[in-house]
Amino acid sequence: MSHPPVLVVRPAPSRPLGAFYRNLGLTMLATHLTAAGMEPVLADLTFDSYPVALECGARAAAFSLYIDDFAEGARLAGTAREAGLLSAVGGPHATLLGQDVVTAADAFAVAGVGDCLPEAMPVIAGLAAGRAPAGPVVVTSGDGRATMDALTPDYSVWPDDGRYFPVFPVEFSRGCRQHCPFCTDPVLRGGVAVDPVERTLGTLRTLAADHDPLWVRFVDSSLSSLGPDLDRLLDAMTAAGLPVQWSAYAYPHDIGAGLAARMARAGCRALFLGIESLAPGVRVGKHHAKDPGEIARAVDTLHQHGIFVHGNFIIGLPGETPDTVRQTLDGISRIGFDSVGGGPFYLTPGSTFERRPGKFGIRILDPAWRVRQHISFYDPAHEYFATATLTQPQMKTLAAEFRSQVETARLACWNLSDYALLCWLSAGGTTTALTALWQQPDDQMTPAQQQVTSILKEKTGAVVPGDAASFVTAARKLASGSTHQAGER
Ligand code: B12
Ligand code: SF4
Repeated sequence: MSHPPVLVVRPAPSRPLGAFYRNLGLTMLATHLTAAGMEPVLADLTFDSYPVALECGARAAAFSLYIDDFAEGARLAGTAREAGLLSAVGGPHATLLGQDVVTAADAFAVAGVGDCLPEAMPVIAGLAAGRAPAGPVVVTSGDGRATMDALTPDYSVWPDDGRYFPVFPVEFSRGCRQHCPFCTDPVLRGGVAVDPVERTLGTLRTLAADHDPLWVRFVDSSLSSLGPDLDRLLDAMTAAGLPVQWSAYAYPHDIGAGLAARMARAGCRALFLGIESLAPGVRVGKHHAKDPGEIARAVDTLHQHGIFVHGNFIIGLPGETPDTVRQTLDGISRIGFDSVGGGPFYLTPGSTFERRPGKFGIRILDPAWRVRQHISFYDPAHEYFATATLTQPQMKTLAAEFRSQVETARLACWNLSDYALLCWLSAGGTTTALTALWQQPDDQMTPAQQQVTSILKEKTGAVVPGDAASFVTAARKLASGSTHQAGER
């Protein structure tokens, strides 16, 4: 067979909104499979039948997994093995586990650690030809330093049949210049690599040829931290006059009047700001810890340019107490966030906190937590660490109280992330209509409003509708109806 098929499997996501957008790791996996002479066959299990997919003639299956779907991916790889297929895994959780990935899940014949797609292709080609390695193979990516992919993303593995919101993930950089102590991004890739502006612009141009307007979610760890490289990209986007509207992660300390104006000119509609805490004494490792007023100024500046701002918080970082959560809430009440979200602190593999727990007063309660984290992710009773001030159950209780305070005092929409907003805007809705809908009590909503908002809100327990393929159409219908009622923005 000249182009051996390889199943590219996406498990049904843990949060239903994830079913309705394209993932860049899987896109790059498919792009490399095609370039290496194989034929990627998508099995997106929200929409497609796994038993049918396993019968497509492929002898290999490939997965790209995050912590929340790693356990399910491992289970699906076991089912593939029973059906005679050999599986490969890669993606953020495999990268963070490193060599431990084969201890955490034994159903994978090949595990890719890091940005190793070029190195993994010959090995996956072997699986696709039915050659089983003697034992699990771990493929790595050189020295782990950030490098951009040599291939430009080919999104064609995702069917263009209306399953997905027309919001495309695009990356301009890999790695992060900041080193926040709770975060694993600096561990996934050392240093920072930035794409040549012309290449990213080329990706946007190709997408814009088929989509007007073009909705883009930059997946960069911190787009705003790229300095002159970002200025060049934004100026080139503006000069090219592409119909791009986008959102991104940003670092509050980077936001000034000049950058906000440049971003807005280049089509920025929303930013996700990782704030984490507004209380002095909580170990956020971010510049604003010294001057919380900086956040208020950044949010005002972004609003002056019409940019929607989501502020994200972590409850329970070292130094957190009920009193520091109150200080954070007090700070939020003096800042005009459009949306606020967050959850309890989780210790993650490879972060500064994990590497030097003693220095930050962190106690490890389960020494094997790294290789079990994907299973315990869903077990609210599993405790694997504590800080000097809080246990994990206390963090969870405080996080629930934090949410309830934000909602009761109507400080902002709860967890209206830039992703949900972009999906809604891409469906023809307006920001004003969505924020109004977001704050509406469930019992005052029509069934259609309830269905669409429960998914956009990523509510725990919200399920993808039985007829998943019709969800985006349902959102479009609601979005265009609400636009007529609520005026524009
Ligand atoms: C954008 C983003 C999101 C977006 C979009 C997610 C999506 N599915 O498209 C949103 C906001 C929705 C999101 C949600 C979540 N995210 Co997120 N996200 C990111 C971010 C910033 C970039 C991801 C990305 O697209 N990178 C670009 C692509 C190309 O890189 P990649 O996926 O790593 O793939 C490369 C390699 O891994 C490798 N590769 C990938 N697949 C395969 C497969 C094979 C076989 C091989 C050999 C190699 C290989 O090659 C690729 C390079 O070409 C990362 C941090 C980061 N900078 O990486 C966090 C990150 C991945 N997210 C994280 C988390 C925890 C989540 C959530 C679980 C949060 C939650 N509690 O709900 C959810 C899970 C969603 C899901 N399962 O899809 C963690 C993952 C930690 C972990 N142990 O898995 C990260 C690392 C952030 C962090 N520091 O905590 N996320
Ligand atoms: S929290 Fe954000 S800014 Fe800080 S290191 Fe992680 S990705 Fe970078």
